[in-house]
Amino acid sequence: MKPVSLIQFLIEERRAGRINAELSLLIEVVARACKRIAVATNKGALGGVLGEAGTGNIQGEAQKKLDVISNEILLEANAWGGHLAACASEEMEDPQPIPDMYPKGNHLLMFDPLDGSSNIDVNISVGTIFSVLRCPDGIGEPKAEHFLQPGTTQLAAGYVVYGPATVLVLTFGHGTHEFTLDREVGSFILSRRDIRIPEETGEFAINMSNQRHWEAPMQRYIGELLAGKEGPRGKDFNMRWVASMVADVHRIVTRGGVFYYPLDAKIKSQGGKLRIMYEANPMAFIIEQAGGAATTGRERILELQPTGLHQRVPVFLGSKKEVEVATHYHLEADGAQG
Ligand code: FBP
Repeated sequence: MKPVSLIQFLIEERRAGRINAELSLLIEVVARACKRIAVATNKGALGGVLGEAGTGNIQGEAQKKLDVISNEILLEANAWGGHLAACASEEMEDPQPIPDMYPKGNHLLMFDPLDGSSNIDVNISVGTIFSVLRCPDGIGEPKAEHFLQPGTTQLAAGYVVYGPATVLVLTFGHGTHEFTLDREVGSFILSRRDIRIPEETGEFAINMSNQRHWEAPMQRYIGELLAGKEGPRGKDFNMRWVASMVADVHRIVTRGGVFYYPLDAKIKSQGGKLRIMYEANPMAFIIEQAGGAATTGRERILELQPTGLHQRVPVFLGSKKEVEVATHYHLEADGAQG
């Protein structure tokens, strides 16, 4: 079969009337920026990109050099593209306006420039996660409140994994598709179209070291997975945890499975670990478009009304039937379900 490049795929989506020219060009700009981030991550110690940047972000986290470098690459690439009204990032407290010297567009872009920062220095896969919304009409200088739209209003979402291969996974709400970077040609090439995630799975991902802090329904649910075929679930489950959400989610997009970052006593006051606008919402859109499910353990993530640019939420996502079991246990414990 003749290889289909990302550009060709975007033109096909435009011809089919599924996306407009501006959104297609915005995705091209984001993909090109991620190719530059891939080059930087691949250099590792030789590129002087490992280690701490010596600065902190809005979340109070120490920034890695690559966090800052990736953020700057995405900001610079999207500033002059002409497709954005503003963008927002995990690494910045407030939205970044488009400089007046550049034309503005109708879209809002949010991103986690380098997800899995704790893995950068140990050469484990990291990634970029992004989400695109429409800028409300008549808003020239978007503020944080203009980004606070439910995940169901996303026009596009994607992630790039910087691993052995550099892989882009993308959705516009018409299925989820995978592109692999052909380093020789320098182009993303379609490697899987209309991905379907199996509804059943025997593989789960969670940070087990937080177990003692979990709510009772999560203790029960994971306890039953660990009990295996001798237990109430009657089958064995295997565990994986990369501690890079993009890598854990990409495994699920590739062969199924479930990923949990539930609420626990340690993070209860902040509402969760992962951020709704540039981690939970884009991943939920991608997973649902591939036939999976994504909840907070209680509610569908995409229907949540965000309350802050850096708001955190619990995340349950992956193979549909398994996410439904974990969610049912929480709602049952709340007395919301029999
Ligand atoms: P950032 O690296 O972008 O801050 O993302 C948070 C994250 O690293 C996720 O990628 C990952 O799933 C999780 O935190 C790992 O958490 P923990 O350190 O508890 O294992």
